[in-house]
Amino acid sequence: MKTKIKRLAALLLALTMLFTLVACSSGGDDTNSGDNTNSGDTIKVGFAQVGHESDWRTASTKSAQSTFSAENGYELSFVDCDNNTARQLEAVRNFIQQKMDYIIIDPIADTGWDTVLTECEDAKIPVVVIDRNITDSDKYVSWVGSDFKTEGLACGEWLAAYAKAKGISEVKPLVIEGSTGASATNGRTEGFKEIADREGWTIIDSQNGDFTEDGGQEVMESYCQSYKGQFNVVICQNDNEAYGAMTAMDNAGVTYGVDGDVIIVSFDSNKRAVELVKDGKLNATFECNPLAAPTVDEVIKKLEKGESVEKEIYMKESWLANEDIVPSITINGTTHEIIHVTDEVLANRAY
Ligand code: GYE
Repeated sequence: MKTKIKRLAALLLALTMLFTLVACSSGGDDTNSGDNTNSGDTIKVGFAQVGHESDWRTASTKSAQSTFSAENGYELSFVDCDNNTARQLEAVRNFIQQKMDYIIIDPIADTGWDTVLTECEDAKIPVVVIDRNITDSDKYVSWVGSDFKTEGLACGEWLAAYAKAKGISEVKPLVIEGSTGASATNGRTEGFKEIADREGWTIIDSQNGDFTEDGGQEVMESYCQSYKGQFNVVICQNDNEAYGAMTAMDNAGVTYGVDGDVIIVSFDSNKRAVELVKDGKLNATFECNPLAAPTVDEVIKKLEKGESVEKEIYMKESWLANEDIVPSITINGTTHEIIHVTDEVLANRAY
Protein backbone atom coordinates (compact mmCIF):
# COMPACT_ATOMS: atom_id res chain seq x y z
CA MET A 1 0.00 0.00 0.00
CA LYS A 2 2.79 2.36 1.02
CA THR A 3 4.64 1.71 -2.29
CA LYS A 4 1.44 2.43 -4.21
CA ILE A 5 1.08 5.80 -2.46
CA LYS A 6 4.75 6.55 -3.15
CA ARG A 7 4.31 5.71 -6.85
CA LEU A 8 1.21 7.90 -7.07
CA ALA A 9 3.06 10.80 -5.43
CA ALA A 10 5.99 10.40 -7.85
CA LEU A 11 3.57 10.38 -10.80
CA LEU A 12 1.83 13.53 -9.52
CA LEU A 13 5.18 15.25 -9.09
CA ALA A 14 6.26 14.31 -12.63
CA LEU A 15 2.96 15.59 -14.04
CA THR A 16 3.28 18.89 -12.14
CA MET A 17 6.80 19.35 -13.49
CA LEU A 18 5.59 18.64 -17.02
CA PHE A 19 2.77 21.19 -16.75
CA THR A 20 5.17 23.79 -15.37
CA LEU A 21 7.49 23.20 -18.32
CA VAL A 22 4.70 23.54 -20.89
CA ALA A 23 3.38 26.66 -19.17
CA CYS A 24 6.87 28.19 -19.13
CA SER A 25 7.49 27.56 -22.80
CA SER A 26 4.16 29.00 -23.93
CA GLY A 27 4.75 31.92 -21.56
CA GLY A 28 8.04 32.42 -23.41
CA ASP A 29 6.20 32.71 -26.70
CA ASP A 30 3.82 35.24 -25.26
CA THR A 31 6.65 37.45 -24.13
CA ASN A 32 7.90 37.39 -27.73
CA SER A 33 4.62 38.55 -29.21
CA GLY A 34 5.09 41.63 -31.30
CA ASP A 35 8.17 40.01 -32.77
CA ASN A 36 7.28 39.16 -36.39
CA THR A 37 8.88 35.72 -36.10
CA ASN A 38 6.13 34.70 -33.70
CA SER A 39 4.77 31.59 -35.35
CA GLY A 40 1.24 32.41 -34.17
CA ASP A 41 0.96 35.37 -36.55
CA THR A 42 3.27 34.12 -39.26
CA ILE A 43 1.85 32.56 -42.40
CA LYS A 44 3.84 29.45 -43.25
CA VAL A 45 4.27 29.08 -47.00
CA GLY A 46 6.02 26.29 -48.87
CA PHE A 47 7.09 27.10 -52.43
CA ALA A 48 8.08 24.25 -54.77
CA GLN A 49 9.97 26.18 -57.46
CA VAL A 50 10.83 24.64 -60.87
CA GLY A 51 14.60 25.09 -60.63
CA HIS A 52 17.22 27.66 -61.61
CA GLU A 53 17.41 27.13 -65.38
CA SER A 54 17.02 30.71 -66.60
CA ASP A 55 17.18 34.43 -65.85
CA TRP A 56 13.38 34.41 -65.80
CA ARG A 57 13.48 31.79 -63.04
CA THR A 58 15.99 33.84 -61.03
CA ALA A 59 13.66 36.86 -61.26
CA SER A 60 10.70 34.71 -60.17
CA THR A 61 12.61 33.28 -57.19
CA LYS A 62 13.84 36.71 -56.06
CA SER A 63 10.32 38.09 -56.33
CA ALA A 64 8.95 35.24 -54.19
CA GLN A 65 11.70 35.57 -51.59
CA SER A 66 11.19 39.30 -51.17
CA THR A 67 7.39 38.99 -51.13
CA PHE A 68 7.08 36.08 -48.72
CA SER A 69 9.53 37.59 -46.26
CA ALA A 70 9.47 37.68 -42.46
CA GLU A 71 8.78 41.41 -42.51
CA ASN A 72 5.70 40.78 -44.66
CA GLY A 73 4.49 38.25 -42.09
CA TYR A 74 5.58 35.06 -43.82
CA GLU A 75 7.82 32.14 -43.07
CA LEU A 76 8.90 30.80 -46.46
CA SER A 77 10.20 27.30 -47.08
CA PHE A 78 11.71 27.48 -50.55
CA VAL A 79 12.61 24.34 -52.47
CA ASP A 80 14.49 24.47 -55.79
CA CYS A 81 13.27 21.27 -57.48
CA ASP A 82 16.04 21.33 -60.12
CA ASN A 83 13.63 20.53 -62.94
CA ASN A 84 12.96 17.12 -61.43
CA THR A 85 9.26 16.22 -61.26
CA ALA A 86 9.76 13.49 -58.62
CA ARG A 87 11.62 15.96 -56.42
CA GLN A 88 8.79 18.45 -56.83
CA LEU A 89 6.15 15.94 -55.70
CA GLU A 90 8.36 15.07 -52.72
CA ALA A 91 8.70 18.77 -51.83
CA VAL A 92 4.92 19.18 -51.81
CA ARG A 93 4.49 16.08 -49.63
CA ASN A 94 7.08 17.44 -47.19
CA PHE A 95 5.15 20.71 -47.03
CA ILE A 96 2.05 18.72 -46.08
CA GLN A 97 4.01 16.97 -43.30
CA GLN A 98 5.35 20.31 -42.10
CA LYS A 99 1.76 21.59 -41.89
CA MET A 100 2.25 24.64 -44.08
CA ASP A 101 -0.58 27.16 -44.13
CA TYR A 102 -0.31 27.45 -47.92
CA ILE A 103 1.54 25.60 -50.65
CA ILE A 104 2.70 27.36 -53.80
CA ILE A 105 3.60 25.21 -56.80
CA ASP A 106 5.21 26.25 -60.07
CA PRO A 107 4.59 22.96 -61.88
CA ILE A 108 7.58 21.67 -63.87
CA ALA A 109 5.19 19.53 -65.92
CA ASP A 110 1.49 20.19 -66.45
CA THR A 111 0.34 16.64 -65.62
CA GLY A 112 0.78 14.15 -62.77
CA TRP A 113 -0.80 16.33 -60.11
CA ASP A 114 -4.19 15.00 -59.07
CA THR A 115 -3.03 12.56 -56.36
CA VAL A 116 -0.77 14.98 -54.52
CA LEU A 117 -3.29 17.82 -54.82
CA THR A 118 -5.91 15.52 -53.32
CA GLU A 119 -3.48 14.94 -50.42
CA CYS A 120 -3.18 18.73 -49.96
CA GLU A 121 -6.96 19.02 -50.02
CA ASP A 122 -7.32 16.22 -47.44
CA ALA A 123 -4.79 18.05 -45.23
CA LYS A 124 -6.86 21.24 -45.76
CA ILE A 125 -3.87 23.16 -47.10
CA PRO A 126 -4.84 25.56 -49.89
CA VAL A 127 -2.60 25.35 -52.98
CA VAL A 128 -1.84 28.35 -55.17
CA VAL A 129 -0.33 27.53 -58.57
CA ILE A 130 2.07 30.09 -59.99
CA ASP A 131 3.37 30.59 -63.56
CA ARG A 132 2.94 27.25 -65.39
CA ASN A 133 -0.39 25.45 -65.53
CA ILE A 134 -1.69 22.16 -64.18
CA THR A 135 -3.97 20.51 -66.73
CA ASP A 136 -4.98 17.25 -65.04
CA SER A 137 -6.43 18.55 -61.80
CA ASP A 138 -8.35 21.58 -60.55
CA LYS A 139 -7.72 20.98 -56.85
CA TYR A 140 -6.04 24.32 -56.26
CA VAL A 141 -7.60 27.57 -55.12
CA SER A 142 -6.03 29.92 -57.62
CA TRP A 143 -3.51 30.10 -60.47
CA VAL A 144 -1.49 33.23 -61.26
CA GLY A 145 0.49 33.19 -64.49
CA SER A 146 0.72 33.88 -68.20
CA ASP A 147 -1.25 32.98 -71.28
CA PHE A 148 1.44 31.00 -73.06
CA LYS A 149 -0.62 30.27 -76.16
CA THR A 150 -1.25 33.99 -76.61
CA GLU A 151 2.51 34.55 -76.34
CA GLY A 152 3.04 32.02 -79.16
CA LEU A 153 0.28 33.60 -81.24
CA ALA A 154 1.84 37.04 -80.68
CA CYS A 155 5.21 35.79 -81.88
CA GLY A 156 3.62 34.30 -85.02
CA GLU A 157 1.48 37.37 -85.78
CA TRP A 158 4.43 39.69 -85.35
CA LEU A 159 6.60 37.52 -87.62
CA ALA A 160 3.89 37.41 -90.31
CA ALA A 161 3.51 41.21 -90.25
CA TYR A 162 7.28 41.77 -90.08
CA ALA A 163 7.99 39.44 -93.02
CA LYS A 164 5.34 41.27 -95.08
CA ALA A 165 6.72 44.68 -94.14
CA LYS A 166 10.24 43.55 -95.08
CA GLY A 167 9.20 41.84 -98.29
CA ILE A 168 10.44 38.42 -97.12
CA SER A 169 8.57 36.02 -99.36
CA GLU A 170 9.49 32.76 -97.68
CA VAL A 171 9.55 32.33 -93.91
CA LYS A 172 11.62 29.27 -92.95
CA PRO A 173 11.60 28.91 -89.15
CA LEU A 174 13.49 26.70 -86.77
CA VAL A 175 12.14 26.44 -83.23
CA ILE A 176 14.15 25.86 -80.04
CA GLU A 177 11.56 24.64 -77.56
CA GLY A 178 11.49 24.91 -73.79
CA SER A 179 11.43 21.89 -71.46
CA THR A 180 9.20 19.02 -72.55
CA GLY A 181 5.94 18.79 -70.62
CA ALA A 182 6.01 22.42 -69.39
CA SER A 183 2.80 24.31 -70.15
CA ALA A 184 4.97 27.29 -71.18
CA THR A 185 6.48 25.13 -73.93
CA ASN A 186 3.15 23.66 -74.98
CA GLY A 187 1.38 27.02 -75.22
CA ARG A 188 4.17 28.81 -77.10
CA THR A 189 4.55 25.87 -79.52
CA GLU A 190 0.82 25.64 -80.14
CA GLY A 191 0.31 29.38 -80.63
CA PHE A 192 3.21 29.78 -83.05
CA LYS A 193 2.21 26.66 -85.01
CA GLU A 194 -1.32 27.98 -85.44
CA ILE A 195 0.00 31.05 -87.25
CA ALA A 196 2.63 29.03 -89.17
CA ASP A 197 -0.14 26.74 -90.48
CA ARG A 198 -2.34 29.70 -91.40
CA GLU A 199 0.53 31.41 -93.24
CA GLY A 200 1.70 28.18 -94.93
CA TRP A 201 5.16 28.23 -93.33
CA THR A 202 6.92 24.90 -92.85
CA ILE A 203 8.63 24.68 -89.47
CA ILE A 204 11.90 23.00 -90.44
CA ASP A 205 12.58 21.54 -86.99
CA SER A 206 11.51 22.02 -83.36
CA GLN A 207 13.77 20.61 -80.62
CA ASN A 208 14.05 20.82 -76.85
CA GLY A 209 16.60 23.34 -75.54
CA ASP A 210 15.37 22.89 -71.94
CA PHE A 211 15.05 26.65 -71.35
CA THR A 212 18.82 26.90 -70.76
CA GLU A 213 21.63 28.76 -72.49
CA ASP A 214 23.64 25.55 -72.96
CA GLY A 215 20.57 23.77 -74.31
CA GLY A 216 19.92 26.57 -76.81
CA GLN A 217 23.53 26.52 -77.97
CA GLU A 218 23.58 22.75 -78.39
CA VAL A 219 20.35 22.65 -80.41
CA MET A 220 21.48 25.58 -82.58
CA GLU A 221 24.88 23.97 -83.22
CA SER A 222 23.15 20.91 -84.59
CA TYR A 223 20.69 23.06 -86.58
CA CYS A 224 23.60 24.99 -88.14
CA GLN A 225 25.13 21.71 -89.27
CA SER A 226 21.94 20.02 -90.47
CA TYR A 227 20.15 22.97 -92.06
CA LYS A 228 22.96 25.22 -93.30
CA GLY A 229 21.49 27.91 -95.56
CA GLN A 230 17.97 26.51 -95.26
CA PHE A 231 16.52 28.67 -92.48
CA ASN A 232 15.91 32.39 -92.02
CA VAL A 233 14.13 32.50 -88.63
CA VAL A 234 15.00 31.10 -85.18
CA ILE A 235 12.26 31.11 -82.55
CA CYS A 236 13.76 30.63 -79.08
CA GLN A 237 11.20 29.80 -76.42
CA ASN A 238 13.14 31.76 -73.82
CA ASP A 239 15.86 34.41 -73.60
CA ASN A 240 18.61 32.08 -72.38
CA GLU A 241 18.14 29.74 -75.32
CA ALA A 242 18.51 32.77 -77.58
CA TYR A 243 21.83 33.70 -75.93
CA GLY A 244 23.08 30.15 -76.56
CA ALA A 245 21.75 30.15 -80.14
CA MET A 246 23.61 33.42 -80.82
CA THR A 247 26.88 31.87 -79.65
CA ALA A 248 26.27 28.86 -81.92
CA MET A 249 25.50 31.10 -84.92
CA ASP A 250 28.56 33.28 -84.19
CA ASN A 251 30.70 30.14 -84.21
CA ALA A 252 29.09 28.87 -87.41
CA GLY A 253 29.46 32.24 -89.17
CA VAL A 254 25.69 32.77 -89.47
CA THR A 255 24.56 36.39 -89.15
CA TYR A 256 21.37 37.25 -87.28
CA GLY A 257 19.35 40.16 -85.93
CA VAL A 258 18.28 43.34 -87.69
CA ASP A 259 21.29 43.47 -90.03
CA GLY A 260 21.74 39.71 -90.37
CA ASP A 261 20.43 36.85 -92.52
CA VAL A 262 18.42 35.21 -89.75
CA ILE A 263 15.56 36.75 -87.75
CA ILE A 264 15.88 35.72 -84.11
CA VAL A 265 13.26 36.21 -81.41
CA SER A 266 12.84 35.14 -77.80
CA PHE A 267 10.22 34.85 -75.07
CA ASP A 268 10.56 36.23 -71.48
CA SER A 269 12.08 39.71 -72.17
CA ASN A 270 14.53 39.94 -69.30
CA LYS A 271 16.48 43.20 -69.27
CA ARG A 272 19.48 41.59 -70.99
CA ALA A 273 17.25 40.45 -73.87
CA VAL A 274 15.59 43.85 -74.15
CA GLU A 275 19.07 45.37 -74.38
CA LEU A 276 19.92 42.93 -77.20
CA VAL A 277 16.71 44.00 -78.96
CA LYS A 278 17.74 47.62 -78.59
CA ASP A 279 21.14 46.77 -80.09
CA GLY A 280 19.48 44.91 -83.00
CA LYS A 281 20.99 41.51 -82.10
CA LEU A 282 17.55 40.15 -81.29
CA ASN A 283 14.73 41.26 -83.60
CA ALA A 284 11.96 40.98 -81.03
CA THR A 285 11.09 39.58 -77.62
CA PHE A 286 7.73 38.51 -76.22
CA GLU A 287 7.35 39.19 -72.55
CA CYS A 288 6.44 36.66 -69.91
CA ASN A 289 6.17 38.47 -66.60
CA PRO A 290 7.98 36.63 -63.75
CA LEU A 291 6.79 38.95 -60.97
CA ALA A 292 3.65 37.04 -59.98
CA ALA A 293 4.49 36.68 -56.27
CA PRO A 294 2.89 40.00 -55.16
CA THR A 295 -0.37 38.86 -56.79
CA VAL A 296 -0.10 35.50 -54.98
CA ASP A 297 0.40 37.50 -51.76
CA GLU A 298 -2.90 39.33 -52.47
CA VAL A 299 -4.62 35.98 -53.05
CA ILE A 300 -3.32 34.63 -49.72
CA LYS A 301 -4.33 37.80 -47.86
CA LYS A 302 -7.87 37.43 -49.25
CA LEU A 303 -8.01 33.78 -48.23
CA GLU A 304 -6.84 34.74 -44.74
CA LYS A 305 -9.84 37.08 -44.50
CA GLY A 306 -12.15 34.33 -45.72
CA GLU A 307 -12.81 36.16 -48.99
CA SER A 308 -13.26 34.38 -52.29
CA VAL A 309 -10.51 34.47 -54.91
CA GLU A 310 -10.40 34.19 -58.69
CA LYS A 311 -9.51 30.77 -60.05
CA GLU A 312 -7.31 32.22 -62.83
CA ILE A 313 -5.35 35.47 -62.76
CA TYR A 314 -3.35 36.56 -65.80
CA MET A 315 -0.19 38.64 -65.67
CA LYS A 316 0.12 41.75 -67.84
CA GLU A 317 2.76 41.44 -70.57
CA SER A 318 4.01 43.36 -73.58
CA TRP A 319 5.78 42.62 -76.87
CA LEU A 320 8.94 44.50 -77.87
CA ALA A 321 10.86 44.90 -81.16
CA ASN A 322 13.87 46.74 -82.51
CA GLU A 323 12.30 48.22 -85.62
CA ASP A 324 9.24 50.40 -85.66
CA ILE A 325 7.64 48.78 -88.70
CA VAL A 326 4.96 46.64 -87.05
CA PRO A 327 3.12 49.09 -84.77
CA SER A 328 0.55 46.58 -83.49
CA ILE A 329 -0.83 43.08 -83.87
CA THR A 330 -4.33 41.75 -83.26
CA ILE A 331 -4.92 38.52 -81.37
CA ASN A 332 -8.41 37.10 -80.96
CA GLY A 333 -9.89 40.51 -81.68
CA THR A 334 -7.67 42.44 -79.24
CA THR A 335 -5.08 44.85 -80.60
CA HIS A 336 -1.73 44.95 -78.82
CA GLU A 337 0.92 47.57 -79.33
CA ILE A 338 4.42 46.42 -80.34
CA ILE A 339 6.80 48.49 -78.24
CA HIS A 340 9.75 49.94 -80.10
CA VAL A 341 12.72 49.56 -77.75
CA THR A 342 14.37 52.89 -76.93
CA ASP A 343 16.85 53.81 -74.19
CA GLU A 344 13.93 54.88 -72.04
CA VAL A 345 12.05 51.58 -72.51
CA LEU A 346 15.23 49.74 -71.54
CA ALA A 347 15.85 51.92 -68.48
CA ASN A 348 12.32 51.18 -67.22
CA ARG A 349 12.62 47.40 -67.31
CA ALA A 350 11.96 46.01 -63.85
CA TYR A 351 13.83 42.73 -64.21
O1 GYE B 1 9.86 31.24 -69.99
C1 GYE B 1 11.62 30.15 -68.88
C2 GYE B 1 11.64 29.43 -67.60
O2 GYE B 1 7.72 28.84 -66.92
C3 GYE B 1 7.34 30.85 -68.06
O3 GYE B 1 10.38 28.84 -67.50
C4 GYE B 1 8.32 29.98 -67.39
C5 GYE B 1 9.48 29.59 -68.27
C6 GYE B 1 10.28 30.76 -68.79
O4 GYE B 1 12.68 28.66 -67.39
O5 GYE B 1 12.68 31.06 -69.00
